[in-house]
Amino acid sequence: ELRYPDRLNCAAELLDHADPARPVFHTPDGPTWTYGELRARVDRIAHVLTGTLGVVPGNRVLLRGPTTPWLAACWLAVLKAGGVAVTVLAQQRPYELATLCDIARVGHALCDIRVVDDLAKAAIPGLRITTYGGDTPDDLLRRPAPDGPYRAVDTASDDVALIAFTSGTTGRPKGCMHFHRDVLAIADTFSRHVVRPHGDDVFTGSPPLGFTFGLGGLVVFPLRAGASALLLEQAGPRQLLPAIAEHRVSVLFTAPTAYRTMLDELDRYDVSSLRRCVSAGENLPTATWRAWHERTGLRVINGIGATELLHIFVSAADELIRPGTTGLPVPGWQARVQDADGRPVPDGEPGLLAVRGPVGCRYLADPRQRDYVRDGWNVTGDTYVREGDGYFRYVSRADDMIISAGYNIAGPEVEEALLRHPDVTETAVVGRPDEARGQVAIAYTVLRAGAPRDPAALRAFLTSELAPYKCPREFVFLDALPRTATGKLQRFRLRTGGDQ
Ligand code: 3SK
Repeated sequence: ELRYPDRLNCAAELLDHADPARPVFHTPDGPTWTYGELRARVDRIAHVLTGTLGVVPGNRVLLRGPTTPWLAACWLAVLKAGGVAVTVLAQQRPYELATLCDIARVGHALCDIRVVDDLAKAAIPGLRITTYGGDTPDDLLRRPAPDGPYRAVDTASDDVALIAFTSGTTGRPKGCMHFHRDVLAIADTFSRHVVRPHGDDVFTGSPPLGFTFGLGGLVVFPLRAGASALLLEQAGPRQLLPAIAEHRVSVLFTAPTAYRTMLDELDRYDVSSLRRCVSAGENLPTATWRAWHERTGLRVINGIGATELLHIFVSAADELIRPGTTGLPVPGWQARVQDADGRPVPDGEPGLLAVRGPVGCRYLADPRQRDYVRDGWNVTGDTYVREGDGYFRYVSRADDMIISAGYNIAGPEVEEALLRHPDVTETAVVGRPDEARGQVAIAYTVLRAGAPRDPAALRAFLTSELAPYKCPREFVFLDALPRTATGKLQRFRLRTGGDQ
């Protein structure tokens, strides 16, 4: 069982044990940062936060920017100063940002100057925005601050350290609160037992730091192991391969679609430095696992994680990896498959995956907590089968989430945005299977009488409301949506393309 002291500041814990001369962050163009430099920069930001900006322990601070060492330093500084880091994606648009800030009651924001416009446009009442990476005197990094170490705030191990958002199926995102000890627990369970990092590993990957898959894989796990990470602002499959070759990356975190896409270009790059490849965010097709294994000799680590539980809880290491399955409960976690009433179902039969372990789901002021946590088990919303020998095999998502190229898109959230268009009267956004992306989002839409059926106009409208990855691939116009006699939308008929 994992045990942490009652008083614990996870940022200090991650920063204070490494050799200051060792590398911590690399970027494609800039100089490598050492642990000593990172610590000094984190301390400086923490001084500014608590000095000029007036942040006090418990204040919630929004963090927004592309994946850079400065964003990681801001995250660590907020935690070291006892604040609560509220992480969002750089692509999120004003309407989304306003919703997230409203849910998390955010008072301060640290934002990369290059993406500040959307945050400013969101016009969030009472939000104090400080930019970093610019050259004005009020830039976070140019503000006067005392030199020297910053003494970490003496937080309790179960003080909230971060709020991460998950887009639920009912449209309104949910903020998930995680404690200081949770941040260490994901490193001391999944990373320690499955990734098994060394101090000289170089991590990289595609998930952004606003997604806990990326925050763990690119910041928490390398720091906990005294290793380093290559942080990439552009981290699509085509950027990953040259980066791996050039920086001799040894641990890769990305989504199944990226593994599939990288296979096409693999011959052009030397990826012999890789020793661990982690895949999560959606189910890893067996064919992709086998092709990657054949070409690289590496056994991809498949995993299932959730923002609610911070990181991965079912997976397998090295010789325990079994293609076609997600794996076994990560040491420290328990998992089972149960029916809708919470009764375990026999091995070999599909049911809902339920897990419990060192991290639990704690939605911020959201009644959906009752659906996710039942009888002490976290019910993830995925349908799984437990095989006779204890391996867990993915069947499907049990809810309406569309998982496209590793992104989670909540159909109802896109529907809500589309319904803000004056010509749209009804809409249902569902996922259609797609070979390259796993699923793509299709918007079935009913327009006001006489309104033009113009997909380009709807797409343009949506991209001003939502991050572009949430925009449906296709718009299908219908006279009415299929409904049951009691008026309930029949999503399954849309998913299978019926009734068009
Ligand atoms: O949401 C996910 O799929 C996920 C996967 C791995 C780690 C963390 C998360 C949130």
